[in-house]
Amino acid sequence: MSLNPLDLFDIRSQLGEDEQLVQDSVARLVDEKVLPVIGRCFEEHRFPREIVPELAALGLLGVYLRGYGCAGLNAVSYGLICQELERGDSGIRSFVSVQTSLCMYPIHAYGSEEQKQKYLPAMARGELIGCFGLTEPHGGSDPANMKTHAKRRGGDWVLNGAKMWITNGNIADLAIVWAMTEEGIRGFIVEKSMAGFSATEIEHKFSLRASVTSSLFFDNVVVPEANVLPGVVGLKGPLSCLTQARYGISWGVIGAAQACLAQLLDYTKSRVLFGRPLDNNQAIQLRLADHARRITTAQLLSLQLGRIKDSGRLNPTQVSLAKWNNCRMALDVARDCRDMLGGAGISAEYVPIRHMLNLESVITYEGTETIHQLTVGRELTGVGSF
Ligand code: TGC
Ligand code: FAD
Repeated sequence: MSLNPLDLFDIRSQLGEDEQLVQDSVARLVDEKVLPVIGRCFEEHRFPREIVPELAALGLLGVYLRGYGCAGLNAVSYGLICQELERGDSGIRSFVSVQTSLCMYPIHAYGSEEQKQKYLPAMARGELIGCFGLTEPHGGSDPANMKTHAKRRGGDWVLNGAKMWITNGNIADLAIVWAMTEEGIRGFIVEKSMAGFSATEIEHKFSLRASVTSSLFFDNVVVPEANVLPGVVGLKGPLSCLTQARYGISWGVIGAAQACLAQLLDYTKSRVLFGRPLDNNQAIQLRLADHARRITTAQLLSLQLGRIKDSGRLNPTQVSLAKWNNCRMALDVARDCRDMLGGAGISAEYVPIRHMLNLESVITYEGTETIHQLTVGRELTGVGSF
């Protein structure tokens, strides 16, 4: 029996029927709605906002949260969703990551009952879009050193500062903003309409062009106490959100790598050089085999990570290792697939260059590769060397 080249270790057989169903329905959405438009969106530097209702209709926004209009699916299902979406484009997976793990998750985990009722069902329906402001212009790797701050004034808070590189910033109805207070870092739900809050889109990006990235500015924004997340104080608030999103990314990037390998398997079969198909060359087969090996090991890593997460035993260092390994894998695969296409590899007609350029962001955001390596180093040695 021949093997599936994109699933050499038959991960599919390890999935429950419901997990397979989730994967298949998202795969269909990507095939029908994302792939036909995404190349053009990337060229036009446009997020295909028209897909948001489709994502919401499938229940993908807040998919693993319970109640408040969310489906309460398990972590492996969320991972498979990210994988299929990123097979389309990292920008689509980014949108779902940010909405689900960086905005809905903190409201669900740390919000008041009123906040949950007010925001979560509308966010699950895609009627309200969120963004997550942690990174600041002076340096994102060290968020403990944030300058954005909030001071109490009567029953309200006054927020000042700036955030940079914020996915969804200009299309968001609300921002989860992390700011320093006298009590430590707190989370604020800042609504688009609040006076003094503005967003500017970052243009001229060569990566994640089908995604909106913005700077956020807070100039004496008055935020009512009712918009402060009551359930968490300190850096563990935003970092716990990042753990959820990084987990999804570890799966997502597998989809990007699979898309590249799938295209290369076709291309090297049909391209004839020196009198034989390109894939008849040892040098090409070694490269294709190496990509399949790396995708397979990433799949096994993420599946086990998902099972650990579903059993409630997840350690953030495990997520760091998977995010690091799988982003590195996907970026290397995409770059090498770009090369095996020759000149055609620089054309938007083929997917590797788009995935490769996107993955330059994905390996940087949610903690750079170095930060994740140092996180694993800290776990091994007990010494933080950031
Ligand atoms: P450290 O002392 O390690 O931790 C402070 C507190 O946080 C807890 N903690 C975590 N909790 C949950 N999950 C994690 N991953 C956690 N890591 C740490 C920790 O236990 C501690 O709790 P407590 O109770 O003792 O206070 O903090 P540190 O200042 O030494 O920093 C460590 C470091 C460098 C790993 C951290 O700052 C870091 O991860 N830096 C990278 C920042 C980053 O990833 N930014 C991402 C911004 S968002 C983004 O990129 C979105 S892209 C979205 C998209 O489009 O998909
Ligand atoms: P810096 O922190 O300045 O790092 C610069 C370099 O120094 C990196 O190579 C880093 O690895 C290295 N470095 C840092 N510290 C050390 C050390 N101790 N030892 C050795 N090397 C080190 N942020 C949000 O808050 N919300 C978002 O929605 C969001 N979306 C993003 C979307 C895109 C497209 C991009 C590109 C970024 C996004 N980010 C977002 C920001 C992202 O999380 C940061 O870019 C990332 O955390 C790195 O921060 P920085 O860019 O300030 O780099």
